[in-house]
Amino acid sequence: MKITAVEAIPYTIPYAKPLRFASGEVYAAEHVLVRVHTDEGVVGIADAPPRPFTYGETQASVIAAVEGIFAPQVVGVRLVDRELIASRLARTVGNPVAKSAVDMAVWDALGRTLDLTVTDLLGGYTDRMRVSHMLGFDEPQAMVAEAERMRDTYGITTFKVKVGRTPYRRDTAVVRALREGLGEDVELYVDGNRGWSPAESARAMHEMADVGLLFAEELCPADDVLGRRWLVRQCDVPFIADESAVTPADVTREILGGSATAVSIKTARTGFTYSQRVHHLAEGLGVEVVMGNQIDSQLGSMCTVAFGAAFRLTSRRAGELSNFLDMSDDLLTEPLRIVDGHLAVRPGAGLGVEVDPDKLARYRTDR
Ligand code: MUC
Ligand code: MG
Repeated sequence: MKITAVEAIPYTIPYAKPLRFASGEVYAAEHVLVRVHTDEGVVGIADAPPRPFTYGETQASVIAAVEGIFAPQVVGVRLVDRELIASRLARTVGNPVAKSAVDMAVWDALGRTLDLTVTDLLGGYTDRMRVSHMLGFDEPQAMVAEAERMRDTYGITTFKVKVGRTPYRRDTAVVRALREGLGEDVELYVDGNRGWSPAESARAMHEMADVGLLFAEELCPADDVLGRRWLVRQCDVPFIADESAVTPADVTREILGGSATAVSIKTARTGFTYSQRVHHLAEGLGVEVVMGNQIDSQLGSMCTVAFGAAFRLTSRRAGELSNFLDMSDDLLTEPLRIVDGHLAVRPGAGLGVEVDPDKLARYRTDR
C-alpha cells in the first residue's frame, strides 16, 4: 500500500446561489480535486476549496504546493504511515487546505485498501450527523424564506446566520426575523467572520440577548486580543473560534487565553489527522465543538460528516453540511442526500463516494 502518485486537478463549478459573508463572497467553486494513487491500484480522493480571504491560498497555489512540495514528500510512503506523512507536510508552513486534501485522500485510500469506512478508521461513534444550514447575507425576508425552504425540504432545524455588517442592526434584524418566522424550535447561531469590532459585537449580542442564540462565532478580529477577551467574558453563549484557530496550537492559545470558549473543526483545513488532534484537545479542555463548513463541495461535505460521525463530541451538535446545495452541479456519481435533517456516512470503503469521470471532464480547467 505505497503511494505512487498524487494528482491535483483544478475544476470550476458555478454556484446557483452565491454565498456572501463579512470577509468575502463565493460565486463559483474554484476547487482542486486531489487524487492519491497506490501501487495496488487504489485511488483516494479529497477536495481542496481554497479560501484566499481566509488562508491566502488560491487554486494555483494549492496545485503548486501539492505537485511541487507535497507529492515528492509522500510518494513511496505507506498509507498507514499517516504520522510520517503529517510530519513531512508539516515541514512547510501554511497551506492548510492543500495539506489537508493530501491527508484526507490518504485516509480515503487507506479505507478503500482495508475495506473500512473512514469513520470506522477514525472512531466509529455513529453513522450520521444532524445538519446545520448557513444563511449568507441578504434581506431579512429572503433569509427567512431560505430557512423555511431548508426546513420544509430537508428537515433542517439549525441555522448559522452570517453577521458582521455595518450597521450591526441590519444583522440583528435578520436574526430577530428568523426567530419570529421560524419559532422557538429552531436552533440559531451567528458568525461574524471578523466583521465587527469588539464593542459593536457586544452591542449586537446585547440586543439579541432575548433571541436565544446557541453560539456566537468569530464576531471580531482575533488579533484585537484584549478586546476579544473582553467580549468573550461577557458572552453568555459559547464563543466559537473559527479562522482564529486553524492549528491545534492556535486552539490551545485561544482557549487558554480566554478569547474563545468553543472550536470549529473544518476538515478542509485540518484534514483528518490534525482534526483528530483538535478534537482530542477540545475534549481535554472541555469545550464544545461544531463541525464547520468551508463552503465545501459534496466531496468536502462527505469528509466533514465522515469525521464528525466518528466521535461523540463532534456529532453532538449539528454540523455545517449543506453549502453544496447552492452549487449548480457537483463531481460525484451519486449526489449526497439530506433526509430528515440528517446526512449519513456512506457505507462503502473509505469515504464511500466516487467521482463521475464525465463531470470531471466537463468541469476541469487544466485541459
Ligand atoms: C465560516 O464558517 O466562516 C466562510 C469563510 C470560510 O472560510 O468559511 C466560511 C464559513
Ligand atoms: Mg466561521
